[in-house]
Amino acid sequence: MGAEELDVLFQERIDANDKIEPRDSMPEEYRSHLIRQMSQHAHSEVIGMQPEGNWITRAPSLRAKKILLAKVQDEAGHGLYLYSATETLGISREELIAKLHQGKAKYASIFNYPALTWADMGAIGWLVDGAAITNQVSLQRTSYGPYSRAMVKICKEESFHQRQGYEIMASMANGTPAQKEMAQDALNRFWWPSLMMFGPHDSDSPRTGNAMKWKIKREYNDVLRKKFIDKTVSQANLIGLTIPDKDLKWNEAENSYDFGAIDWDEFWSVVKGGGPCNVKRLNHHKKAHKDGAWVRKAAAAYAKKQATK
Ligand code: FAQ
Repeated sequence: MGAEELDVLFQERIDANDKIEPRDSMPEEYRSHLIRQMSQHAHSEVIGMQPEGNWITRAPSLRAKKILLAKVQDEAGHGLYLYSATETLGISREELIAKLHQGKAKYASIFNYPALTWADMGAIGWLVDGAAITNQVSLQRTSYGPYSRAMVKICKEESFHQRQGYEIMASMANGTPAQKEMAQDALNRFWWPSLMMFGPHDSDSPRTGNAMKWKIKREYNDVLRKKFIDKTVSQANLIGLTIPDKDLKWNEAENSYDFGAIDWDEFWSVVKGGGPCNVKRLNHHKKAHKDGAWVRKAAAAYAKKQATK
């Protein structure tokens, strides 16, 4: 069968909502599109541990410390499922990590902002995990089987993460005036970068065309962003915090909020490496990877020994 006929058959399977599995025939572009998106997703989960990891030893109570520790550990697990799912496409984790270290693979822009106060742990859980879930719920229906199944498990854990963050924000917003101010400040700093997590406007999103055609993405960037805003505004109102957007206004006709302009210059600058913490995050990842080499070596030697028993 020729390549063109194979592409037609492939598209028919996609249109019929069939899941594509690792051994199935797939166009090379579909495979590379998935490797790019899934590996960047995996890198985001792992790099995303850094801003919160920074606060584990400074959590204000043993309860808060246990919860944060479990949450950060979950993110490592998400990275693991996603790297494993990406490896089913015929690329090794070593290659994926090398691309990250060489600056050829991205990770979510949001993790290039610093976590300055304990309230930032609330803002990250509430807003960053909240945005991540909004996106990932739709990715549960993605066309690639291993990615879709990873998303089902990840979403369950992310919803716990979102609630732990909201709980921190709610208790600080109802605390002393200084605590409330700290919560508001965290919301002010994380609001816009959280909206940027959904990617550029659809009109400026080169990957969306193929992603929607192949049902890798199931919703447009702008649709998901709006969904997130609509559900988050009422959560802010409920705990007495103010969304830092003077143009935010309920639109009765659209049953949705209108919101202000996103600073896309800031977004692209952060994506291209110019954010406040890009260098720090990548250097830390490189160091941790190098320091952990002996663990990988020992685990591989142990697995080899077990296999020969
Ligand atoms: N940051 O054409 P599009 C989490 C890049 S998980 C950096 O719209 P696409 C859990 C994009 O890659 C968060 N780069 O691209 C957690 C592309 O460049 P490329 C991660 C971005 O793929 C919580 C270019 O711009 N989630 O947070 C960003 O169709 C708390 C043009 O963009 C996922 O990765 C960005 N925000 O749509 C962990 C979900 N946006 O690759 C710890 C899966 C765009 O051509 C603590 N990914 N770019 O060089 C997706 O859904 C999509 O890839 C989008 C981007 C929506 C992110």
